Amino acid sequence: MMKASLLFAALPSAALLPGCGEQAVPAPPRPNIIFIYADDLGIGDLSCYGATKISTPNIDRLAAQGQRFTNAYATSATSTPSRFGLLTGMYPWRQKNTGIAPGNSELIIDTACHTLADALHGEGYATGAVGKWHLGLGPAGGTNFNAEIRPGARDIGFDYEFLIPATVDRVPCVFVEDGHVVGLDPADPITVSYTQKVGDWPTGEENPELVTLKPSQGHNNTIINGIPRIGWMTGGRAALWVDEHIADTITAKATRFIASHRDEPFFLYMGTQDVHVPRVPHPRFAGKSGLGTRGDVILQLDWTIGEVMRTLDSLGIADNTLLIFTSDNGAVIDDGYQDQALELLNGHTPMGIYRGGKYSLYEAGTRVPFIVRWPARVRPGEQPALFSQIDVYRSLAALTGAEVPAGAAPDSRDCLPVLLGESHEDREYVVQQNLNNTLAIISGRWKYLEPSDGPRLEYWTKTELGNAPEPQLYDLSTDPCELNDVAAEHPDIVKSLSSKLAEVRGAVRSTTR
Ligand code: NG6
Ligand code: CA
Repeated sequence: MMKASLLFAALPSAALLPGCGEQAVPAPPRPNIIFIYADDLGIGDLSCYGATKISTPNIDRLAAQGQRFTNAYATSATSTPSRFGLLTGMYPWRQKNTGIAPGNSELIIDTACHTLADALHGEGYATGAVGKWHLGLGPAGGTNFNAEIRPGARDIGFDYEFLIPATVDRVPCVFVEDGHVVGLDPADPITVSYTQKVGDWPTGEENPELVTLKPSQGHNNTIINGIPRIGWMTGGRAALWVDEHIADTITAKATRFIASHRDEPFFLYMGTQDVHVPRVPHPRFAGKSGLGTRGDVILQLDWTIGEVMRTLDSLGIADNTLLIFTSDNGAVIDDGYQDQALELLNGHTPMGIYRGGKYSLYEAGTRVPFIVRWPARVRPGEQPALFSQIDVYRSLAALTGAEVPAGAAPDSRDCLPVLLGESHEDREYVVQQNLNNTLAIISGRWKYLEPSDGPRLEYWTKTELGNAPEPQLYDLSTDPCELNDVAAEHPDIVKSLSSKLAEVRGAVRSTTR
């Protein structure tokens, strides 16, 4: 058995020395960079990750041509914090307002913060954000959708934005392009509230007979396109999106961005609405998976990735484009609508073998698919190294030669050799976060979950959150399903990992924002 004192001995000390790979990296080439965040896609949802009840040929091809990570983690088990961590290189739990953002939230990334987009922009990259955003828009006090919406993505390093402001189950159900609601009629201004009904549009609560997709939990405010959402809105009728067309719309915007920057290095940050609820496939995918709409939107997601790949091929730039595909958090089955996701699973296992799911500190909350393809440089293979999305920032900064100013990306490390599959060295540790900000730390084979008086189950989905009054310890090498808590047997390891977590917590001053 490994002695606690040896746990970190061979590795650089936390937060002091960046780097978790040994091989020297030659002078930085300048690939195009595409980062695609799927929403709520589970570690077991893709055929290249072992799914047998669904086939994802485009993503499988991506994986076959690149590095397929098997131990990669989102920082958090929900969307807003994971996206915050990815773009800022700072653990989201260091800042107060990084919980699941409502659709009228202010921009939660301080415009003074140096983001991943800033880093690449500073190196001459054309930068674009397309699709799900969920980091808020506008000033403190919330978003005014009827004027130019600032600050937004263009104030934190992006040249271009085409955004779903929050999630597809939250109002307002409109796109924002470069600060303006697309298709808004000024004579029909938008009002949004997350505290009370506004206007007289029907709600799921008052008019359930008008609903075409019934909620199973919550989701009973304003009805848009027959789907009751979270939050109330009125106005902006001409600007409302059509759910069936969202994938086509954002894919077209993404491929247009790629094509228009074909001759310069570009960075595209794309968030798909798939496979988040409400799961509304275009008719060409509806019924095609045999697993209900959750399966159908996985096919739709696979199509999106295929379109991006096809665009790169047709422009002749696939070879020198680094494409990263991953998910913001793990899978959830029933996330609030009666879409029969559970009944129609047909043996499909979105969480793979893992415990928990979206919201949870257990593995299925943050262990996600993660694929890196860059034909000019990355050799195909499997990447078993322990890896966190928090390191994407500094790894890409290192790749492009971008300087990271003092104080920026405080939790991110340069793990470029791992990202590129040139080293299989584990990160010294990976920190996970659940819905109520309880943390876990993985180091080597061990995973420690800090004690928490938070709820045992997520209120709606009944997902085990991983909260318990006593510390938990699992040996992931023999017990990846976290069934056997061995904390009592290994007090030394519990102590070592809990002090490591305390050290990580204290290494950077948390903000009061
Ligand atoms: C929850 C919603 C869920 C989803 C989630 C955010 C209910 C009952 N549940 O509160 O449907 O919207 O928030 O998901 O309303 S995330 O992937 O964007 O973080
Ligand atoms: Ca999500």
